[in-house]
Amino acid sequence: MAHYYITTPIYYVNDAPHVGHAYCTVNADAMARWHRLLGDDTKFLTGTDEHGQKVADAALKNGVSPREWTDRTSRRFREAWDALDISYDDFIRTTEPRHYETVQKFLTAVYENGYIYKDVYQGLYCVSCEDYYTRESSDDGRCPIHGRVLSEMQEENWFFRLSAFAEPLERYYAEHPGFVTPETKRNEALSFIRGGLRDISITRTSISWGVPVPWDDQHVFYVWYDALINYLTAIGYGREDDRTGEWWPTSHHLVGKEILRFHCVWWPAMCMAAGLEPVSHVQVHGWLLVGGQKLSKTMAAEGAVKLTDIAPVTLTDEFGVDAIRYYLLRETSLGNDGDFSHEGITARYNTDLANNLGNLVARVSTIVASKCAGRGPAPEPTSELRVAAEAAVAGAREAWNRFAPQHALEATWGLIGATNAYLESTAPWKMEPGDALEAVMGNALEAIRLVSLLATPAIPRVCATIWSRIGLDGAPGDEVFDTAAQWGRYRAVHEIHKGEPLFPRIKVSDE
Ligand code: ME8
Repeated sequence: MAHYYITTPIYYVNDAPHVGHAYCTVNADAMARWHRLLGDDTKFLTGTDEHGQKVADAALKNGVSPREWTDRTSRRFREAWDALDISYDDFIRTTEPRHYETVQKFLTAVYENGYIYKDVYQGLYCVSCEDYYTRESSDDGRCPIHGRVLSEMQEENWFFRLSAFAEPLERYYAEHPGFVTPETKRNEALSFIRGGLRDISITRTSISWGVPVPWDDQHVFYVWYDALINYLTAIGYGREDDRTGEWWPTSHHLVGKEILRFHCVWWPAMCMAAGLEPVSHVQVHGWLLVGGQKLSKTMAAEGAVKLTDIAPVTLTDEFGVDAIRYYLLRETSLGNDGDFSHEGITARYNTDLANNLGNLVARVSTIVASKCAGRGPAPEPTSELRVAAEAAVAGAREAWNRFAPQHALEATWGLIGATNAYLESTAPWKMEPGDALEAVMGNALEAIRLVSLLATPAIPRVCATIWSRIGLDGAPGDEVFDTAAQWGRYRAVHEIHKGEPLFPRIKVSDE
């Protein structure tokens, strides 16, 4: 059985989750669900990044210990993921003992291999990024991402010899053309490498909120340096339950573009330094923007948006979980930036979900109820709808396989459109009960079954509802794709349940 290991970044717990975090997590969730549907042995990891200055500062500001603060905020991420039907297999917190053990094992290997040494660090630092800047890479002493004045730092630190890896990294990129996708992001990573790699300071003495350095008890590791290793913690690296051989290196990290350098330059170099093959694939995604700017906690703090308005739980309460998941997966192609707005969600909801999908299911079940005694007939072995269905199955399969949920959904909605057009042209509402009508309705029901199967990684909840409305047992997510995706598996005698509208239209003020 094929293995599929997919991860999200682990999110900082300095504040509550917002829809930007949901964007990444929902995309990873859809991919995990797709691979489960293929029958792959799948592991989906997410979690929270709990060390570092930013989190320690947030705890202090809120008058609680870092431990209490991280417990509280990490829980909010899990609540958001529950509201969004996120099917993670493991949720990692970097404050867990298993993570300390793996980090220490991994970094001891790097140390023993001679890639860590002591020196004095002097330079600029942005607490929001938890990242260093030089005068040249800063925006005149300010952070180019957050706009805040950078702090001057001077400390005796342990350093990682990143400079030793320019050539091995170039070779790795050349030998693994699919390592970073999309191509534009691969080129960006390569230009970082070609621009010259400086050694990086990887420990701190100024704070104690971090993983202790095993060979020097005055130091804790720098937050990014421990965070990246979480991907190995979850598969037991260096511990008794080590399953690295099974899940590594064929794995997929989904990350936002602002953390490309950490994942596509530092992380593979760290793995090489520890004597481990780097991860096989990093998929980089773009940002959700509001008014052209990255939606962020900083933006919320400045009052440009209200954090509660962009909280995943608020959005699922307002629009429903399927609508939010659908919008996040459908609106923007992975890798590009996209605008986020309530108007955008409403438009997608009314058009794609209410008008196209919801109406199709309602229409078909109404006719079956009135003209087929509530029992779904079987599809025909050949029909024009079969041709459309097979094209949609092939298109969606190919798109899901290349990590392109937007295109998988486009292909699926193509089948919804074809089925609606088929009903328009055959007009079963004008037909008398009999074989011809039964054939049309059987074909339409089979198309609906296939739509539920193709869309289930994206919108599992409503697909399960549709599945049972057309009289099928279980849920589409329990199927094995290759068998279930064949035309003609819908059999007669299924009892159709009409039910409430799946997506009642949202009234828009000028309608
Ligand atoms: O960077 N649009 O955590 P973080 C799209 N702890 N995605 C967004 C987004 C937006 N507007 N805002 C956030 C960290 N994200 C580190 C990661 S991994 C070893 C350590 C998503 O809380 C996006 O996936 O700042 C981004 O990479 C991630 O949240 C950063 O979350």
